[in-house]
Amino acid sequence: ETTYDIEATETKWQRVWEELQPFRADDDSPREKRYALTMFPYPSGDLHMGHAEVFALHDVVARYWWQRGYEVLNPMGFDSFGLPAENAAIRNDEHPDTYTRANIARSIESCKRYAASFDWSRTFNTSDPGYYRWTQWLFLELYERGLAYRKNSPVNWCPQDQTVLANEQVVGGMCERCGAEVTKKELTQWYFKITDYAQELLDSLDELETTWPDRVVTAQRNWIGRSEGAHVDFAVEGREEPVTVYTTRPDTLFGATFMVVAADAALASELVTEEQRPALEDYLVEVRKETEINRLATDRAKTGVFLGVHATNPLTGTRIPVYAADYVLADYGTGAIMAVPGQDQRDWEFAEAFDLPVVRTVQPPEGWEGEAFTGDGPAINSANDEIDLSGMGVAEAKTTTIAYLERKGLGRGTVNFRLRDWLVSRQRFWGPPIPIIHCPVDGEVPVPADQLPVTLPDLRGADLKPKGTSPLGGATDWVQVECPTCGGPATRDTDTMDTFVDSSWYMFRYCSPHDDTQAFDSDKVNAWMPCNLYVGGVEHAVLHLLYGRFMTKVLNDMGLVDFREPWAAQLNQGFVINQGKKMSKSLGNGVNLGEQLAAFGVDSVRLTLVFAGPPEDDIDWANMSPDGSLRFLQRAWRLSGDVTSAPGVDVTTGDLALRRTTARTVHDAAELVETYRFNVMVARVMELVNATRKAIDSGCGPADPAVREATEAVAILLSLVAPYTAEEMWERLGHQPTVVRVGWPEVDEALLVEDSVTAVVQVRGKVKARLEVAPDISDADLEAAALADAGVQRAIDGATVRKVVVRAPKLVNIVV
Ligand code: ANZ
Repeated sequence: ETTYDIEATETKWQRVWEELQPFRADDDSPREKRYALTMFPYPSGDLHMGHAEVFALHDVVARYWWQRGYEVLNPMGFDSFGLPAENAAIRNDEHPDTYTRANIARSIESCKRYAASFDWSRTFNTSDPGYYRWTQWLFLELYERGLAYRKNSPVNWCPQDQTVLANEQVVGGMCERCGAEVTKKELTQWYFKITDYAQELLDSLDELETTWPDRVVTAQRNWIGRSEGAHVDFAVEGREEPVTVYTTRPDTLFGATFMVVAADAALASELVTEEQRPALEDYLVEVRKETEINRLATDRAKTGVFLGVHATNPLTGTRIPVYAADYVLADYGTGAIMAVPGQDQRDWEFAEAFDLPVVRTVQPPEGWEGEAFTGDGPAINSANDEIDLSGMGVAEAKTTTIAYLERKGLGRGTVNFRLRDWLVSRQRFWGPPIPIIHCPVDGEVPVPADQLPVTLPDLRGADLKPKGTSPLGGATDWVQVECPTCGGPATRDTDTMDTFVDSSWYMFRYCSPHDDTQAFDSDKVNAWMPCNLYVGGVEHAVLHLLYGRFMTKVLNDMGLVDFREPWAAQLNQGFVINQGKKMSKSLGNGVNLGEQLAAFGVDSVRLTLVFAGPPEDDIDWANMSPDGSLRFLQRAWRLSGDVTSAPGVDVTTGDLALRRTTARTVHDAAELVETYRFNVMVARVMELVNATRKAIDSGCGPADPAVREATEAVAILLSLVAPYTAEEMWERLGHQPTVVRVGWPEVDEALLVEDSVTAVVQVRGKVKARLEVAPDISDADLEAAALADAGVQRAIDGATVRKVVVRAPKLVNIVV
């Protein structure tokens, strides 16, 4: 025999697993618990190559934990509410409910065939009333705590999807979903007060830094965008209240020669003189057409309108003109700035365009020929009778100015965040209705808890296409209700919640998915969570991950969970691309998962994806050879037919060389999985297969117990990656099914003492490589080996190596 029948084997084992349910997580198990979570998909089609990759990688860890003796929670569900699913349904001219249900059924079948070790007994969809009832409950809990509120404000509007978007869903000025250019609209919308948690969301990133990918931590830090500065009050003629500006450079106050208010802020139309009002109105028409990205671009010609009023610079006493312009945003800081053209390039350009004075307050370096100077340097032109900053550096001048302003009651030091409150309402059909009733007498009235869920009206046959207001508004019977407070006529809120609300708490629900008395069982959640590993795409670096962190902190404050971060560790996979490019319909370079599975079998595809390289790297399918993977799997499988010793044979008498190889492989494989170097782990299994083949053909022979030991180890290690082959091997070796939870092979430590030790190589204080070296290696040889390592080279990335500290044979520390 050279191979097994792929299709028959897949069917056979699916049946066995269905019967044995080896991956059902037991809440009451005495084993130590592990929670392996991978991002649940939008059911906008069947599984594709991207899912195949992430599920294969994720499964290595989940299956490894089972083999190591943990009780593993590895659930899967579907993010079936929201824009992605709704848009796909509309494209297919189907009701979203029918459409998503069909896709979910198909996807579950595909996942099972793909042998992903999910516990299907815990699955749910976010569009199930049994789930969204609790999403609505959560909304009301936030409402009660003042964390959900409605306000009128300029918001992001997607003209294509005809709905508002959260700031996080606007990527580079475009709608995160459909790519349309986002505009601004003035609307009353629902918000979650995530800004209350801005500082903590930032601070706890410090703890996640070691276990989360750098790029995610950095993206979140930048998004939260903390800056320190001051609020400064400017007296404005004809106005009692001063106008407060936010500045990060209070040290430059002496150089503030004019003031700018966001053209679309209420303040602008409040300040403007009657004479200048028509000019402002004309200008506003232009401003409303612009995207935020354009407004903030530094290379854009500056435009604006004089408002006809003057303010007073509090330090110089100078009268300075007040302008409205679009480069100041209405919803950042106070929506008004003090303009310092000497130190700020955008202010410089505005001053040039409007012929306004420039006063430098920081001495530029000698020979400086640039315009605004934004660097550090001694303060100049910065003294009056009471305060003298001359010669101070920026930092000292800042604190001195703030102290002075505070003493004088003219301003105060402050912290500002870029993070805005999370806009959660959408003018779309397919989401949980916002559980609020609007009553002419009582105002906003929460739907009483015992009336949840507020289920969506069916609206089958109705036009669900986006049209700028929620389609729910058309369901008159549904909209008109009695006010829960006064019993009078009232109306339901017709907006629905964004998909990201659904997914901000789903990880809790898996711990008690069938509980219909509460959103989740706190004891169970505390027993399973925080998730030990979260595997998913980097596209969620800000959006979903920030919202889930926020919700966890809220739930902790409510006393419902005993931790404040939901995901202890995280791994991002790369993309599967083809011929160097992202797969897309227009390029015609898509790879169909079903066809790959039919041609090479599930195991080969999984093995190919895991073996391709480090998990974070993109995989170019054009460079892969699933047929090569298939040949390897057949080679491994053939070993199991050649073993002639019986199960349970005493392996201690086996061939020592092969036993050493097996022990070393099993030992290293554990560490390789734990550090996410799955591809290297596979390479090591390949070596073990080769060594075993050699032992059978030209070494100790097939009857030697070491051959059985090695082949059993291969089967167990392969069960993390190629479950069908592993089961076949295990059965042919004379064991009962199933191999998936037989336990990690025991390693006799004595067999490990030998020819090599692991040297750790650090770059910038972070471990970048582990090298197997001889225990007596010299410092010079170890340094050379470390510098030659590809991973180390990548980490150095062309930077100058300043120092190399070598402690042979264990450590190399590279300072760049
Ligand atoms: C005077 C000044 C002088 C400023 C200088 C900068 C440099 P970050 O760091 O992002 O918080 N600013 C304040 N509110 C603004 C708004 N609504 N729209 C556009 N710009 C705004 O940026 C804060 C700085 O951006 C503030 O400090 C303000 O300009 C500007 F040499 O004040 B600065």
